[in-house]
Amino acid sequence: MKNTSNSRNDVWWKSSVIYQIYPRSFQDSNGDGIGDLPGILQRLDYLQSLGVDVIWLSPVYDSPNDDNGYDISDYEAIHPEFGTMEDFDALLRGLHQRGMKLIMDLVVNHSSDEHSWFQESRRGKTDPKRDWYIWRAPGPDGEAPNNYQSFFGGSAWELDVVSGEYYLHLFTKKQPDLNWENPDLRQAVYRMMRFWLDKGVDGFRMDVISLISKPEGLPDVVDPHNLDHAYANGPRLHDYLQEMYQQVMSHYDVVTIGECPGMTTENALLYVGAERKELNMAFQFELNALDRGFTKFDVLDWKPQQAFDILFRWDATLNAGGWNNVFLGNHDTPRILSRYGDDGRYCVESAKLLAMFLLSFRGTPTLYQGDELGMPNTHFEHIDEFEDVEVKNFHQLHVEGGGDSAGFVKAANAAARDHARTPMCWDDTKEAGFTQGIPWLKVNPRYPEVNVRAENENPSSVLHFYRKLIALRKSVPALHGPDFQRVESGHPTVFRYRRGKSGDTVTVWLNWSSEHVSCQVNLDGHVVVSTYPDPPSSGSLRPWEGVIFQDKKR
Ligand code: TEU
Ligand code: CA
Repeated sequence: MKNTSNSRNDVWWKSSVIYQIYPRSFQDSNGDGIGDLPGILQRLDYLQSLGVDVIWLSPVYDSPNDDNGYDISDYEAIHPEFGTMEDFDALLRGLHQRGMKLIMDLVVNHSSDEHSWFQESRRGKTDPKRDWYIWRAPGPDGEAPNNYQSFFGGSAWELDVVSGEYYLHLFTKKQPDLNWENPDLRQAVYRMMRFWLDKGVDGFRMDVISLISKPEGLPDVVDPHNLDHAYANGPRLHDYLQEMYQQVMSHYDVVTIGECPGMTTENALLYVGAERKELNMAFQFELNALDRGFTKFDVLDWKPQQAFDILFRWDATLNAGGWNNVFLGNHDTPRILSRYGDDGRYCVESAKLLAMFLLSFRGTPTLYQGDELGMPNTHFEHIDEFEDVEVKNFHQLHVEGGGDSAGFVKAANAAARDHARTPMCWDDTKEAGFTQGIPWLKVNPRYPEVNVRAENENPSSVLHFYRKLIALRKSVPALHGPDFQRVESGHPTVFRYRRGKSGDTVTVWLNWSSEHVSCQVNLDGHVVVSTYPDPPSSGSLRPWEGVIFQDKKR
């Protein structure tokens, strides 16, 4: 990896920009309406034109697709919908030839119930693989072993009638949790990881890795409002992560990013402290939780100041021996433009401001496909228009509990994961150039303007802005290096920080609102990049005005 000599970061992944591809929605190559590996291969020039360094591929393994591939039935096979192992090898080669890296999604908190491991495990209490999953006897009245709820609604236990025991599934009942206590299971996982690493993949994003060690004795959950905290950070978690590092990761020059719901600023350095030798980076969900209530379909108001405080606190925490990862959205969230920006009047300005934050804050940015175009949320009219198992399950529970479907659909329109999963918009032809057939999820209605071809032709588009900032982040060491300082902005919607070392710094101003605000902007320096075409003024910032100044050298 081109780890430029002027970089003061010691490892390549600190100065990289990561781009997440959700393969099902990126590019269909054969007209079946489902994105696939040959489709991604056709778009390598596009990826290269963005300037990103690392592609994170959401799961492409064999799967019955109960949770769109996060339920894996064969960890070493490619799902036929996505192509073949030859297609995968060609993609890996193509990315490497262009100087980009590839990281895979590692989903080992659970497998599919259709994985041969589970098929064997459920054969009976004496099967050698019985202990690879988490089986428990029913309570005295046949009830579930404890009160655990699934993240996708309902009990986290499913009764297996043949053996009369329950198995644990923190996600859907087709996603039984693996038992990490079992050393043979752990070795099987490590062997599978080596299979991919030996092919040359450059690391893993580890799905809900904070959940792999279960609480001792599986006591009832006390606070059902906070399942993340109830299930995460189990007693042997860090033993497992250290073992995994020693036995697998330490033998390769690769990167690991843990997806860590339930991780807090108190325990984050246990995951990513450099001397701990566990993970390189982690995704934290505190910002993601800010606008969510009891369930993720209760959407709450939030204030920019609260978001800044969370971001600064995480930055400060990780600076003490770790490294941050900066993201706003992924395939599990609504579109960042609709959630954190303004997808109406200021859609372009606010999409640019979010880009400026992602690419100027300290840490490795992880961008999600389509956000570089400023794609907004879609509107789903009816429950049948959604595809995601999470929305469908919660809808069913809501209706069974006497709630009305229309009310739920309204809430789901603010929170659903399907927003991020609508097809990538390539051009203004039918189905946005994503497929020649019928897309598995409807295309975003704004595709006639928000698409790659149109934005390529418009020099002031969101897409060009992303390219410019990605290039800038590479060429200006202050922007990717380790130096960062929070600076008071004097206004609650204005985020301000300084990057770089004394004498050679840039200052970032971000007005995170649709209002004109008065604010003493220090114009003493030159404007490197701005979300507006014309220069800023000293006493105020315009709606979603973001400016990076090269500070005057002193
Ligand atoms: O997501 C895990 C997940 O649901 C949490 O990160 C959640 O967003 C967080 O706890 C907020 O409270 C991963 C995958 O990204 C997702 O697509 C899968 O459905 C899930 O795991 C199960 O594999
Ligand atoms: Ca296809």
